[in-house]
Order: sequence, then structure tokens, then C-alpha cells
Amino acid sequence: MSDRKWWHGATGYQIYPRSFADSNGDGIGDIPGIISRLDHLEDLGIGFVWLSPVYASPMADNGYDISDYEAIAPEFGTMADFEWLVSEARARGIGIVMDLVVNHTSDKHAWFKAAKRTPGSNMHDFYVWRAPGLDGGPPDDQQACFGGSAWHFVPALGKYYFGYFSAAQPDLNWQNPALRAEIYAMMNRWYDRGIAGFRMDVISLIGKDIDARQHEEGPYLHKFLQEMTRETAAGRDIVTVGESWSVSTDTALLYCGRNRGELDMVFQFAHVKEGWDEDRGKYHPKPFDLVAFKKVFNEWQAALSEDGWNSLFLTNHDLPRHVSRYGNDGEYRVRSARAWATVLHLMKGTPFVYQGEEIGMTNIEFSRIEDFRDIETLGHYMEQMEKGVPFEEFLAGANANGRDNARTPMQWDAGQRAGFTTGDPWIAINPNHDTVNAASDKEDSNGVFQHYQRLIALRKSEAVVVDGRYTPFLKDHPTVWAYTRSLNGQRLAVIANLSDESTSLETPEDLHIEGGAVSWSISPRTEIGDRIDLEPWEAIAVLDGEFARVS
Ligand code: TEU
Ligand code: CA
Repeated sequence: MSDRKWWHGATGYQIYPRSFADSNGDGIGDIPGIISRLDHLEDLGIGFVWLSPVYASPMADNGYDISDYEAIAPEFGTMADFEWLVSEARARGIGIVMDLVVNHTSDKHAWFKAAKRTPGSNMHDFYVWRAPGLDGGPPDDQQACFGGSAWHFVPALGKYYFGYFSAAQPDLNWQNPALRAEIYAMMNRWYDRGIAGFRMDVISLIGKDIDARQHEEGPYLHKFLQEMTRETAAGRDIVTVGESWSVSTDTALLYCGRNRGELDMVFQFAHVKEGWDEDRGKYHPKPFDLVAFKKVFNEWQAALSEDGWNSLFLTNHDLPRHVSRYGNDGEYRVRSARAWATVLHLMKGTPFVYQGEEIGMTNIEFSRIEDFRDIETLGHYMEQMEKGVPFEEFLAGANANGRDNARTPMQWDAGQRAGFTTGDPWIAINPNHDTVNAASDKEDSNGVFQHYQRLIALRKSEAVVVDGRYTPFLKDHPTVWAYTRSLNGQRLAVIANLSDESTSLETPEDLHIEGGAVSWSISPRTEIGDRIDLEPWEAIAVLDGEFARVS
């Protein structure tokens, strides 16, 4: 493919810096810690890291509340440490993709301080202000994502500002051209420091029309994204991925269509939301429905088959561990982690691995409110308690789908503090680190890590994994996921039993594949025939035909 970009065949790896590796024993992961673990990432074979925010921040939302876009948070290190990270990563063929959080800043950002101090200034207009409502209360009843009103009162000004996530995260006013110019200049300085791209936090919110209550996909969104790309990314060999909780297969190409001049990829969440109760939301997960889940992926594979490009992920720092959510984190932990990896990594798109996923890390179970750290979970707790919801009910929801599940420290070894820190970790370490840890898993040829290594290597070596057409089969089968990829006579067939029960089924002819001398398989089996028996969580992937190696 002539318009192949480096990130088409690469695999991303997300680091949540606070929870990855602590170099100085203060219990908080940091940049020197990341550098000390770069060999782990090189072994895995990844092409770039998406680094969750490391900028100066009061850490109300663990860095998604930035007080200075061009300083590193002292608990994470210094700008020199950051530059050292970029060069050490580059030496291993790994790019560093930064998190861009420009829907809002921290309320401690100099812009916001100036905005509060000088009401007539242009910086005041960098944020969104409204007079009180007729009753003297908030202008309207829009709610913040992390609880309470989205309007926050500043007594000295007698006005409210809009903070869609929390009071600590005032929204930027993208209508102001001077603000946009500041953001683009800041992005360019980061590109000039040698970063490989940006993951853009809640980027679908920047075009919002607050008075019309249209937050997602607002009327100005694509105009701003096109302007941003023109002013920053154009002519640079970088990757951009925009987070959008609202994008659908109908709107995806507006963001990442090849002639749009916007983003390279979007993170979409239809598969995540599919598992939430429609009315009651994320803390009320529905039983996992594989047929509906496959439907989402199949539709996205089809929608971006000719234009645009998919991102592929099952978990991140906001979601539960996918082995707990979609797999079996008990008896079949390793097998279910491998099966899900096979299904996800052999689809068309750029896969993202979230730290710990590559060793099959699981959710944690907390029993007390003091154990939780996340601003979203704690805001939800306050709201639930005010409504008189029993604590046990809150707890069940928070343990199932709360964001802290993904944020417990990376489990490097079986030692007392999992090799994460020598001090007191900022959040509890999962007690299962005595058995679930990188040191033991990496040794095991049937473990999770080596399986990810093989999948990532296959994407680098085989063009069909990158470019092959995706064709789904057995769409209505309740526990089996099956598809083929094909490119110029080369075929890859994948079939996986995503359940605890063995199963035996007839397979459609177009899924059949017979491994011969030129076959390659990710599992011991090299054949898919008319009838197939699959063990619990068994996944088979067979490649046949002429191998077209990616150069
Ligand atoms: O997340 C966007 C977002 O909407 C999530 O907070 C989401 O609503 C929630 O996890 C699911 O209910 C991004 C970041 O990924 C997240 O960590 C930040 O807290 C948020 O933006 C604000 O910057
Ligand atoms: Ca530290």
C-alpha cells in the first residue's frame, strides 16, 4: 500500500504514569520509572507509547486537569527527564505520543487565574462565563460529568463558569481565536521537542454550543479540527488519535476520512457503552452480550474499510480491566486474555495495549470508600449517598466499572510492592500480584506476554494483518467470534471461543483454511474444517497462501 504510514502497522501502548513505575519511593510512578522499564516495551514490540498526562497539574483528575501545558509535574520528573524519555524511547524505535487535554484546563492554570482576576481581559474570554439564573442560582441545570452542576460560582465576579467535568476543570472557550492560536503554538512546541503525536482528550467536545446544550459533536467541531491540523500537524510525520464518546459509524469519516484534514484515528466507545444499562449508565453493567459486541466491531470494520482507519482497544485508564469485564479473571484468566488479544489484534486498525493488559491484569475489589481515588467514582459516591442508595449497591457498581480498576499499580514482580515502588503506593496494589506479574508471566511460553509479542510481531511482518479485508462469520453465534482477513491471495482465518464452555460447531466454507507448508498459526492447531471443536477460550488463527512480508 503506497500511502502506508508508520502507525498503520504499529501497536500502541498506553502508560498511565502514576501507576507504571516509581523510581524514588514516593509511591507515585514517574518518568525515570518509565525509562527504567522501556526494555519491557521494546520486548513487547510496540511502536509508540500513548503517555497519559505528565504536565504540571494539581492532580484533581490525575493530570487531566493541567495547570501548565509546558511544564512537567514535579512528582513525575523534569523537562530534562521527559527529553531523556523521548530519546531513550527513540533509540528503541518507540515514539512518544502525548495526551492533549484542551477541552479544559485546571482551575489553577495561569489563564484561569487571570480570567478570574480581570473580567474585562481577553483571557477572561478564554473561559465560558454566564450570569446567575433568575433565582440567583446556576444559569441552568446542566450537570457535570463528575457530579453536581456544570456551573461553578465565582463570588468576586458574581458569575458562573462552565466546567463540564468538575469545578477543577473549567472549559476553554474555543470560540476565542487568540485561545486557539495559543493552543496551536503550544502543540507545535511539543512537536518540535520530537514527540510522535497526540492523543486528544474528549476532542469531540471542543465544538460545543453550551446554550443549546450540545456538548458532543457541536457545530464548530470539524472547523476547529481542520484548523488545528492545518496549523500544527500538516507536513509532520506524526499520528493523531481523538477521543470521542459520541462518534458513530455515520460520523467517523468526518474525523478521519483521508481528505478531511482532521485526525488519523478516533477512539470510539460504542462497544464500551453497549455493555452499560441504557438508562442507569456505567455503574449498572449489563451481562456481556457477545452478539451485540461483535456487531459493533463488525460495523466499524466495514465503515472504515476503504477510508479512515480504526483504533482497536478493549480497555484504557477509564475502563475496567477487560479480562474481568469480558473474559474470566479466575480459572481462565490467561486463556481468556490470550483469546481476546487474538481477536482484537488481528482485526484491521491500530491496536492499543493498556499497561498490564499484556500480563493479564484484572480488576481489584475494594470494600471501603477510603480505598477509591478517582474523582469520578468519588463524585458518584456523593450523589448516590445523597439519594439514599445503599452503600453496597454503590460498591458493586464501582468495583465492576469504576476507573480505579485500571489504575492500580503495574505488577512487575511478586515482591511485597509488586516491583512498582519501595514506598507506600498512592493506590492499593492488587493482592493478586503474587501470581499475576510480569516477571513470571514473561517466562511462560503459554503466558499472556509472549502471546502479545507474537501478535505484535505478526502485524509487523505480514501485510494481510495490516491491510487485509475483514470479513465476519457466525455473526449470531453467542460465544464464538470468527473472521477472515484477505489480501492478494493471502488469507488469515481467526476463530475464538469466548466462553467457559467447550463448543462444537459447523463452520461456513469461506472460513475453512488448511495449513500446509506455508501456514503459520498462533495456536497449536493449523486447520479450520467443516466442523470444529473448541476448548473454553480457545482461539485459532491460521495464515495461509503466499506470505507477503511487510518490509
Ligand atoms: O475521558 C472522557 C470521559 O468522558 C470519561 O470521563 C468518561 O466519561 C468516563 O470515564 C466514563 O464514564 C477523558 C479522560 O480519558 C479521562 O481520564 C478524564 O477524566 C476526562 O477526559 C476529563 O479530562
Ligand atoms: Ca515517584
